[in-house]
Amino acid sequence: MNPKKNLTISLLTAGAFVMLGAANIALANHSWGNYHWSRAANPFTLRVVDSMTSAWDAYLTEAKNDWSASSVLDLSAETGSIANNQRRQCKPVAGKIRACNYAYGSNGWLGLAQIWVSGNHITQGTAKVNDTYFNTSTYNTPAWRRLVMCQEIAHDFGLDHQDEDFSNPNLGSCMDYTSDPDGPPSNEHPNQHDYDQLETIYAHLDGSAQTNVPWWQGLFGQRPALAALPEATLDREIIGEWREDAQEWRDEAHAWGKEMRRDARNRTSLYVRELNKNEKVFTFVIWVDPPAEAH
Ligand SMILES: [Ca+2]
Ligand SMILES: [Ca+2]
Ligand SMILES: [Zn+2]
Ligand SMILES: [Zn+2]
Repeated sequence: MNPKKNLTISLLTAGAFVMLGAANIALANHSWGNYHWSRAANPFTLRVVDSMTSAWDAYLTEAKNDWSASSVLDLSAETGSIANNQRRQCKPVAGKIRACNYAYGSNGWLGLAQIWVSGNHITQGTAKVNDTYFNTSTYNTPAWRRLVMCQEIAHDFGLDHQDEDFSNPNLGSCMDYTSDPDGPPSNEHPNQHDYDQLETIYAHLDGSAQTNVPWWQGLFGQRPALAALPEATLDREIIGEWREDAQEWRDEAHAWGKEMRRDARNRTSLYVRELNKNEKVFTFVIWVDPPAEAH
């Protein structure tokens, strides 16, 4: 365990009541920070770049259709590259969600979603599912694929988990951690609370464009010059490249930034990395459960 981790744990212990209070509020309100896509009217259409291979296409379509039932948004898919290196990196696309599958390694995470925000507005997002686990008999089931696909894509338009305990009764929502995704009740699809929460998040309208693309994206392409970011490890994570060994996985988690919350097994489920005063990257992680063996 590294010193940073020890420090984090000490701080958490010292501030346990504060942290628990914050976590409860975040989960009770399920929207966690009012981050949303800027748009002039509802329903608005979010483009999902499909960098998923055929094993996932049906699940991406299902998740897209499930969430498009929302009164405030519609998802529409467009074809993205499924080249191995493209899926591995899963670079965000400005103004869009990108969904990728790849055997990302025995790193412990089953699904991972990242959103880039500018102020309160989401500017781009990625949803990744880890085939290293989905290729195993435990997770290679329609129920697990539905739950994780449904959940990761939803983080990209601002929804948080409803619950982060794997062993309590299912809430009937894909935003609920579980060890039994098909229940009953099933956690393979959104529930009414999710749709209600989306209506709350998207109740106000923004003045102009659907996506508030920051000035730097026009100049540099996808995101700020990585050289401006504080640590070399950050570049590797945001680009999504790492060597498949344990040190690299620790670097990856380090690059996700500060811990915001832990799941019921005491593993960090939400991280934030501040890029500058106004720009942040949030990383939502659903870990395999029970935890994978340490590497
Ligand atoms: Ca809709
Ligand atoms: Ca649960
Ligand atoms: Zn807004
Ligand atoms: Zn999640």
